[in-house]
Amino acid sequence: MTMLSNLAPIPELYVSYESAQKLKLEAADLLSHDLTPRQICDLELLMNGGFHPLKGFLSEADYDGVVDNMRLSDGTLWPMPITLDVKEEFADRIEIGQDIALRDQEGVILATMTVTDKWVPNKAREAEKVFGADDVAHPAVNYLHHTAGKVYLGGPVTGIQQPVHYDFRARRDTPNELRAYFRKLGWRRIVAFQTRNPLHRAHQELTFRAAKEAQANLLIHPVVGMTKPGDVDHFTRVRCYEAVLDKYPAATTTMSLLNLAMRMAGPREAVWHGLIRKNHGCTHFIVGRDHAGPGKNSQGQDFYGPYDAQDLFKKYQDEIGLEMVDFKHMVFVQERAQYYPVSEVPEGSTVLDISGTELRRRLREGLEIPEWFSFPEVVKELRRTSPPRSKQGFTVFFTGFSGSGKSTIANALMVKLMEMGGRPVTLLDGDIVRKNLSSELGFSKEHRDLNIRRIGYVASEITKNGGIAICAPIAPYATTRRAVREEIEQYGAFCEVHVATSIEECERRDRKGLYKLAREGKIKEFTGISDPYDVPENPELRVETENVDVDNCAHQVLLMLESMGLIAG
Ligand code: PPS
Repeated sequence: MTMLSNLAPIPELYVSYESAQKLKLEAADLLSHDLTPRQICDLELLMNGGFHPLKGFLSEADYDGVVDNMRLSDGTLWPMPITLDVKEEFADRIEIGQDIALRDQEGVILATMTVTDKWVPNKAREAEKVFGADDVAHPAVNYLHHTAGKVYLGGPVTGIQQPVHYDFRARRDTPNELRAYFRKLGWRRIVAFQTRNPLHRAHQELTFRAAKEAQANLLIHPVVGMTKPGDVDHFTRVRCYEAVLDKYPAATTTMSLLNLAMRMAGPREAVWHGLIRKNHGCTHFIVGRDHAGPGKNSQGQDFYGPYDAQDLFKKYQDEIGLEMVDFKHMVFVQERAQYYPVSEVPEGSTVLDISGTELRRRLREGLEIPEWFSFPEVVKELRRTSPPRSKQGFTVFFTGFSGSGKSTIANALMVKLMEMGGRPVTLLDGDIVRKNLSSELGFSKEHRDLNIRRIGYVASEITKNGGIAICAPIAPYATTRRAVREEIEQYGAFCEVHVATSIEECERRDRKGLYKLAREGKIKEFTGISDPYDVPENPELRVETENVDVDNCAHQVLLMLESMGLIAG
């Protein structure tokens, strides 16, 4: 009976087709919120039952319960705050009880929401409780402080239509579609494997072993919504997964794509992943070492212990309604030409393994990736999207005071890179940008941030498409520089160069006569005189310009780019 109910339909938040058409017309008059990419992912899983039993974005009481002890106000287990964060100005226009329309980024109305709650959350507390530390090295904490709006809205959602996906449509399933599929195939025990990485032979071995151990069928359930910044893009990964799928014995295994926005919250995330898989009709779930780990904190230590996720999952396993299957670290035993769990390796044999870091290095440098490690089809796909670094796009981001020499060095660097050839080079100098892209902006904090973000956006597009972007603004604020770095590092390398000419020297040179005007108070908010400059703490390179000629400064940058593998030696 329990097994059968696992595959019975799960409640969704959608209204019928006819009601949806009507509601859509009515909703056109409502105040609209344009959903962020993360909110679109959350909304999709709310509407299709992936986040069952949630009926909308969390109310304040539910949020407090979830943050404090992983429970909704009625006591139900739920470890992750699913909140609708909005800007203060938008929140100010909303009365409690009001209906709002939720639109995707093209303006299509996906749902309406009745706002029952509106509050300003204590984000530091949320970070501490949910993610374990108020440390912006954690991607979700960084998101919370630097991307999420100040106010949260809560309330039930009425689903009108699913977000549209143009890619891999046949591979995307709602919980009810998966349940129906399992029912049709007569699958009763299903072990789910969560992943945000390409699969190699060891993964194939461990997942199939897990399925055999649980006497279950296997669901490869990769996340294609939002994963950790810097991960392999989902298009590439799905092509890789499709190749690996063929390696499992016929009719034992299937794959479905999950449009989840991960938070990298380790133990809490594991419990959340379990609940989501339960909703998708699974009975077992593979939890690995450092499941959904966010990497190192700002002290260089792991945020969570390696087995914290497994421990927390085990504690709540009965309530989740899903059995945990241990993830075995598999290694290749050379003499037997076969994979073994690391704990079962025959004594005296030679063990081969390639870490994730080593694999990325080999891809970056175009080195060999052996067949015992991965399937040739997978390696081919990865090489297609990750050409060696010396062929990828990148950004050089100069920062420093006005008159420090940024533009001059940037110009010299551009010419040297063009002399080498191979990639298009674009110079986004502070003055050029202010003339062409940011002509309406002044020098308030808000305007400077906007200016730098525009530069970051253009540079990220150039980097993504294999070019070299050289930026040379003052960029006085560390937080904004960090945001730009993150945006660009999704697509290629980011080399921050601090042109460390002192303010005294810049003022002495005063090439544009601006320092004099700033001292006289004729230019307000002048960087270094009447406006702050955050000195970069860990730039890739710091160049001194006093008593060093421009050629030499540009050469130092070239050497740095060479040591980063970005230009051939
Ligand atoms: S920022 O802060 O990064 O947006 O600045 P940026 O776009 O690089 O523009 C800096 C150039 O604008 C001139 N300028 C000022 N700089 C700093 N503060 C104030 N208030 C200001 N007003 C005008 C200045 O010439 C800078 O040029 P560079 O090339 O840096 O000398």
